[in-house]
Amino acid sequence: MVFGEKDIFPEFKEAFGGLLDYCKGRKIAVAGHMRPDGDCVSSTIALVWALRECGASEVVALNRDSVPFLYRNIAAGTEFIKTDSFDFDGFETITVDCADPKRVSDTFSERVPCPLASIDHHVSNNAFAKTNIICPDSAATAELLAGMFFDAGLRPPKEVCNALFTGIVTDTRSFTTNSTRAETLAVAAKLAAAGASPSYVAEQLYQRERPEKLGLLAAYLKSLRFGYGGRLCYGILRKADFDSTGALKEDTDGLVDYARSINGVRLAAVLEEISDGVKGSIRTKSPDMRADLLAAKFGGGGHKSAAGFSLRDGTSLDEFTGVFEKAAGELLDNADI
Ligand SMILES: [Mn+2]
Repeated sequence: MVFGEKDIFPEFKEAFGGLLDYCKGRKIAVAGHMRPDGDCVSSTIALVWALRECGASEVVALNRDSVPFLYRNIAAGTEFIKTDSFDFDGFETITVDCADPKRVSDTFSERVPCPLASIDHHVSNNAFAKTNIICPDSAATAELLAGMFFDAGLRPPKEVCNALFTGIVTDTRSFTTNSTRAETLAVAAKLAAAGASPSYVAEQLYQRERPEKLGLLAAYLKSLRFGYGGRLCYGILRKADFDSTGALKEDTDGLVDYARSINGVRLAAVLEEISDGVKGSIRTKSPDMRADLLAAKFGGGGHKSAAGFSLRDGTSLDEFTGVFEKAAGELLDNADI
């Protein structure tokens, strides 16, 4: 084991312990980001469990959107309430996996000006809460939470271990991203020892696709465009693609990996038409080529190799592709790789 008997996250032990103590006897809302991914869903579930375990009087799980289909079995047992319809009166809020309070929901910042805590692993997190437990070295918020649970002597049950394992697997694309480190694998091993089942998680994530999602994948693959000698590859999704396939918004998750999988591609993206603009996901093969800086040009952010944005200024997808190609080209030309 990498850790032996040592703490996994000694730097956060005091802050996390203090947070658990503070929550005793209080009403706490745990809120993740809109359009939740596996890490967000699992981190919410796990923190809700820990707060209940530690004596919070009431704990609720919030998300603006529904739990995506692939994570429903993992999330069974945790009821999620829609963030926008929740009455925050009497509750303190902890956000998980959110780099920015705007990622919770459009109105969250007005309704909860300063959350109790933010637990996150995004390098772009701007420490917007009273207590900020931010670990950019963690491959997933679930890795950070699992490590802090073990350090605090908590013993999550099998269902929570499976959820945390899911969060790590999804954010690391099955332990293959450049964010995956020895500590990530060691935390995953501890979760497996505590009851997580890698094969159960794999079946949930990789053997339960809906045909509608594969239809959207087909549309995305057909739309792929290349630039800069094959170093840029991106595909576009129009509203019509969702209508004709019956796919859901959540079905865009993972599509960008197909563009990145192509030999020679250094920068990959999916650009999606939304009602008032364009949503984008960006991936790079090397963290030296900063996906988060490219996303920031369009009001977004994220990780060095995986970032996203939602441009809601009425820009049309067709106008935007040229702007995006130019900005992507500048990044490719400036990168020494
Ligand atoms: Mn995450």
